[in-house]
Amino acid sequence: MADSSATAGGARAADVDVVVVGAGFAGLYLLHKLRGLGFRVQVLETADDVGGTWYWNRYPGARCDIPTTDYTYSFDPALETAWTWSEKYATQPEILRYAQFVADRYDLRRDIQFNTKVEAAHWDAAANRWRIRTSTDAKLSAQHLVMASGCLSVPKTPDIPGAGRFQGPVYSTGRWPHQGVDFTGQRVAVIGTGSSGIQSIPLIAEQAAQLTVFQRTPNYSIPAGNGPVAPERRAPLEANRDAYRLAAKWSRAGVPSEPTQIYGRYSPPDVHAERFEAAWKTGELIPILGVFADQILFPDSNAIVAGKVREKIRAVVHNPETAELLSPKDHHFGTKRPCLDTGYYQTYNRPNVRLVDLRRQPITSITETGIDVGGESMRFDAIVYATGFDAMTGAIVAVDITGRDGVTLKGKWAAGPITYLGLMSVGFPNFFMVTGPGSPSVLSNMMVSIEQHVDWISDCLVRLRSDGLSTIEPTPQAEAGWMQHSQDCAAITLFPSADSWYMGANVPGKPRVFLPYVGGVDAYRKACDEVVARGDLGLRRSGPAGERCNDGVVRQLQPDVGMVLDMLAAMNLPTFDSMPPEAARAFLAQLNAARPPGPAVGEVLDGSFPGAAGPLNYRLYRPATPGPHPVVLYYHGGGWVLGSADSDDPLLRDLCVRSGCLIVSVDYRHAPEACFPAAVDDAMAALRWVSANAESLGGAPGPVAVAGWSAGGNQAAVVCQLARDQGGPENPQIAGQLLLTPVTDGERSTASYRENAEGYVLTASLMQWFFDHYADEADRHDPRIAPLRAKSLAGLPPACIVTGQFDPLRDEGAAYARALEAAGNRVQHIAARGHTHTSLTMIDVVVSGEPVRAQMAAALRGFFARSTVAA
Ligand code: N01
Repeated sequence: MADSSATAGGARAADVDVVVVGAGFAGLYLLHKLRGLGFRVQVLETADDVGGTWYWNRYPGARCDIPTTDYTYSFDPALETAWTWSEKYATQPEILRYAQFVADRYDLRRDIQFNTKVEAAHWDAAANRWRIRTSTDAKLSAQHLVMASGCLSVPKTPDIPGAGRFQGPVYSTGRWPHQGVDFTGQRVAVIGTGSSGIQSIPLIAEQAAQLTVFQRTPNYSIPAGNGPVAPERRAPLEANRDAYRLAAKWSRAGVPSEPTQIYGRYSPPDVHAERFEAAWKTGELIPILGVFADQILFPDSNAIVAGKVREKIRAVVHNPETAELLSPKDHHFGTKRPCLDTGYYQTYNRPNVRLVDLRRQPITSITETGIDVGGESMRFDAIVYATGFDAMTGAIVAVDITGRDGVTLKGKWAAGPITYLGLMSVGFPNFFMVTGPGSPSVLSNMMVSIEQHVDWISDCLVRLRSDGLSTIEPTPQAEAGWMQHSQDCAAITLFPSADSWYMGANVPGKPRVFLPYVGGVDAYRKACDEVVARGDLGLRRSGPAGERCNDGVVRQLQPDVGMVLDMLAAMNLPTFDSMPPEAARAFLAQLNAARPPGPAVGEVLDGSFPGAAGPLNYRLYRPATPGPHPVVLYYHGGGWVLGSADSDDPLLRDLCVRSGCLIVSVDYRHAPEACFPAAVDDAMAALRWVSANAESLGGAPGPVAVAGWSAGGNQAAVVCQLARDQGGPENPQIAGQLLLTPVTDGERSTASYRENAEGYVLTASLMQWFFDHYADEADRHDPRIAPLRAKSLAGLPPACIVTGQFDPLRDEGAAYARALEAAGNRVQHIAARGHTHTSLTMIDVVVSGEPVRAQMAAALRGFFARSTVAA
């Protein structure tokens, strides 16, 4: 119960250090933590008691969907032992009792002003304080303002014609009456089948005389299997609480788990069935969202899980037509939050329950007596809206927050929320959000994310105080960088494809932006920690002690590239340049054997061709589409020392499928056994042989294109120059050159060499090792090694050059693109943001490379389209 003396106002300081908006789990912990650190804190809360979400959402069946072993505070071990949850998933009343227990235990209510809605907060630049206005007309000022107002706390306004006309009682799951509702003997309508609908429908059906469910979009739901906390769930926690909580903090979703490496698209049906059933039996969201490592990346893998959930629905629901209506087909599994239910699908087998498909029969109007849908008038005694929330941003912009220069947060966020780490926003000094947009929040165990934010904000305020500073605000560069990173994380997943509240798609007129951070709790925590470790990176801090700002962007790598690099670093592998070439080749082959194989193509053929000094191997990739296909001659990467005709196999399968070209990957002699110019001689021999045999290989007549990666890109560039210079019938025309992160110069002195010397797989010292094996120092300016240094670059085939931002070879690739263009050639330069030398070749691992490879494939097709026109 609320402490009425506290709600009456108590000893309220008008000027405090921190005002916190909201007394849910975030606000309560903030108050406890900041008070302990000596800050004067005032919490303002609309309700008459603590609990936030769990205060308002009292509808029948409301429970958490993260197991209570994890959905609990961990900041105080004594609190953990003082409270025991009764069930695997606690009910709303029990969770609310827990919030009240915490408030009492730490004597929090004395600093919470209840029944107080915050209406406005304006930054007073002269005083460096927030001026806060509330519904009680109280005026406060604070040095810092923290929104702890929850992600799902503002119910969506019903966007249904006639809403407001109904004369009977209307309920919203997000604002349920405290005394409960008795539906006995009533005809009840429930609109909405998200988590709130799915949890409440079975219980309402048990009471009501008739229940009609209005469904616009079916959702995926799995049985919660609720009951007492299972001993095996409790055991690891009880065995070592600290280790368990630490594992949660460094997990992907805030619950300790072992992510699988198994891909759905590359595993057989028996593995699919076994893994799915095991996850299904847990009755937990995290296992079912992680049946396969790739289920949120690729539609084919996701479809395996989605299909199996639909099978489960069909097995439960007796009426096949109803089962079909309840089976989601319009979104990938997990792209909307799946639900946990208790008897949801079974409810549709009851004689008193009817399902109305709003896609077929849209609501024409709510009327005084009921609901009209497509030619049918239905009478009801009560209507329940389970239509969701203005999620993540709704509660924040509901307050008139005005920052520096009169800019409102609502105005700044008109096209979608813009934040640094989901914690702060440029233009709003000393303003913080707990689990704000751009942080893992709703994609994680909220308790873990709340604690992390509260700890981070508290540490930040302590640092500010001890540094003699008074204001803090992110820089535009840091904020833009975080937003880019957050969107990059979403872009590699299937999430943006769904019309979900994660995308703001449930609220008419809300901008379509992916709101939470999907990079994971672990990756996010690491970024937040790094911001601090790098001297408050991207934060401008000022005050009596002066101004400090270490501007910068905390994450610039594509998220999947970063993950691969972290994984490699954790494996602590030996470097290629620490081995003799033979050992390095064997090691590369071993690494390659572990990679995903890439897509299936029509045909793969191995053969040999006459190299300059004897037969060499090739591997041919033929598209599955009807031929003949244009032919691309490809030179593999490996610094003239490593690799083989099939070493770039997944990349070439991918390029073959995307481009519809026949690709011939040719070998060439390697150094140090055969040094410069052996590789070039073989590359030219391959060009002549493939050009002469294009049609007999099943390819289209006409010039071939050349392509290559790294040293192979060098080979491709060099053969273009040599074919031009040598002329004659034996040196054929080339349709175009596709150079992926090529070597174009023998010098290693560019800025990109210095910036990316270490840490991105291809290191400066590895390049030196390659060069030292391949060519004498004196030869390294020869255009057959350094095509950038050719006397003339005129008259070369059209080029597409791809460079990676974090590649030592970036600058020389870009320089070659500029030089070719200056010499009058047609050039497309693709600067792959956030990529390294190798990342674009990591098929099905680095998904962010897909758009770049799509451009590469388009460039190949373009070469042939042009050469056909020219012919
Ligand atoms: O809201 P929702 P929710 N006409 O937005 C439908 C958390 N939560 O309150 O999908 C007709 O998911 C809408 O249809 P459509 C959890 O994170 C957790 O259920 O837009 N229908 C949808 O079916 C959850 O994801 C728990 O086509 C309309 C439903 O209403 C989040 O809160 C429990 C409509 C809204 O579903 C939100 O869940 C409850 C219209 N005009 C909630 N407008 C736990 O278990 C909307 N709908 C912890």
